[in-house]
Order: sequence, then C-alpha cells, then structure tokens
Amino acid sequence: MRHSPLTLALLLSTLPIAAQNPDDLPPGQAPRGFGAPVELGPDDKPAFPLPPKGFDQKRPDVPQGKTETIPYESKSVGTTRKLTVYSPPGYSSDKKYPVLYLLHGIGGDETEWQRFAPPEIILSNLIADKKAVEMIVVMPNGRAQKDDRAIGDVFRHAPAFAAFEQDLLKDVIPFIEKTYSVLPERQHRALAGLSMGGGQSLNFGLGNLETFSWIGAFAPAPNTRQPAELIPNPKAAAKQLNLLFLSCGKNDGLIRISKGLHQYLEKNDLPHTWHVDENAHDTPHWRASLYHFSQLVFQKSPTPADPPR
Ligand code: FER
Repeated sequence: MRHSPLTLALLLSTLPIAAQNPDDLPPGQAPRGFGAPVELGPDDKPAFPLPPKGFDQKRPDVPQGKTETIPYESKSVGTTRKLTVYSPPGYSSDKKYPVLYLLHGIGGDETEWQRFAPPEIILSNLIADKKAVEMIVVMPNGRAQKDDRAIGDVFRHAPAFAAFEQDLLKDVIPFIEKTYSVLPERQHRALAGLSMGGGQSLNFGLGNLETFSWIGAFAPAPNTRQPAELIPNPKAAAKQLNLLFLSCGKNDGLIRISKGLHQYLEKNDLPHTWHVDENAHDTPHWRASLYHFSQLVFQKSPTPADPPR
C-alpha cells in the first residue's frame, strides 16, 4: 500500500519519539534553555578538586554491595511502581542505615543513576576508602503517573514530576522504612537529584524540612521554584539544614537557575555549598557531583545546627 506524504507524516507523528535526554541529543541541539549563554561571576568556581582518576571505575578489591529493583504499591498514583535500591557491602539488619533518596532527570527513570553514575561503584569505592558512610540509596521513578515510562515528549511529563512529592512522602519513604533497616529520622534522611530531579530535591526537600535535613541539587532544571518561594524564611531553614549542596557545570545552559539560588542564599546568609565544575549538562557532572556530595552527606555539615546523632 502506498501512502501520501501527508498520511506518512500523520503516521510518524503518532510514534513515540526518543526521550529528550540531553545526553541523547545530537550536538548543536539544545531544547528549552540548555544552550543559553553562560555568564560566570567570581563565586562561580570549584569548591572541590577534580575527582581522582578511577573514582567511577570498578575496583577488584572493593565489594559492590547489592542493587535491586523492587515493586511497591503507590496509593498516590494508584499503581504498582518500581524503585532501585543500593544497599552497602555488609548490609545487615543488625545495623540501621541513613537513606539517600536520589532522583533522576527528565529523560530518566529508576534505572538512570545506575546507567549514568552507578552508586554501586562510586559509593562502594568511597565507603571502602572510609570517605563516605555506609548508606542506603533509593532511586525511585520521579514521574508519578500511571504510565511512568520515559517515552514521547518527556517535557510534557513535568506535572508528574511535581506530583511525585506525594508518592515520595506517603508511599516511597514508608515502604523503604518498613522494608530495610533504616534510621527513620530527618537527621538521617537525604534528598538529592540531577537536573529535573535536582529541582524536585530543592522543591520537596526545602518544602519538607521536617522530613529531610541533607539536600543536594546537581544542575537543577527550570522546574525549581523561585528562591524566595523555596526558602521564605532563610533563618529558620539554616537552623534545620545539615547540608544544602548546589552544583553546576560552567558550560551548562541551565546554570542561571542554580546561580539565582546561590545569590539568594548569599544575600540571606544561608550556609551552603556552591560548586561549579568544568562540565556541561552531562554525565561527567552527575558522576563528579555524586562523588562530592557523598563525602559530605550524613557526616560533614556546614550548618551544624542539627548534627546527625
Ligand atoms: C526545561 C529544561 C530542562 C525543563 C526541564 C528540563 C521543565 C530538565 C532537564 C533534565 O532533567 O535534564 O525547560 O522544564
């Protein structure tokens, strides 16, 4: 059967297009602000040296812990959903662990961190070197809708990324706390993420400081609320936060979002970590950010008002 060009165009437009993960885009294509010009100020510089060579490589002498993808019932979405959990080498129900909830970007799902910056390698190496504490890392699917696959125009899933706040607070955290041996207090609960997940971490973390006290945003995306909306009361937030970690690559067209937040935090004397590295909106930035954040979380607090016990 022959199709007219119009029928073909209509047919093609109904097929799912590849997820617009910035890593998957051909060079030169920069949707929705990724390619915006970057202006750097004197503050926009590295807070840490480059990670050492091999930090993201499997070491034969280092046990990898266990990483499993498991189902949970989400009352807020009304479906059975999936999340990936890293438990550290030697995990034992005789111990209790702090938990890092780690969120993916706009084109990702519960498998993205493992593909981009595997915690079983980066974290296990740091734990073996005693640079990070033993922790559980939970990687959920942050697209809280019935069909949560990263297909089609993923930018249209933004409302489901906002809706994930309810799934996280009411379904994911309670499920993890009854399934794993965890320390169930805010002093031992962290929330971090990349890009769209960085925006979620700021929105949900700063909006629920009774639940989270360690927060990380790696190149947060335009879903991030305005600074004054995120932190209406900087003095109160400073008392509750153990860590507010913000990072971005100096070649990332979305840097205006994190710069705007950093400037607000400076103006309002809110202690935080601001790290600008040589990368763009890309996997080297996610890997290095996870490496740096993991060495602070649950142990080094620039705002020691509420230290971990
Ligand atoms: C946008 C640009 C980028 C946006 C989201 C992103 C909601 C997210 C990028 C990512 O997660 O990598 O305009 O709007």
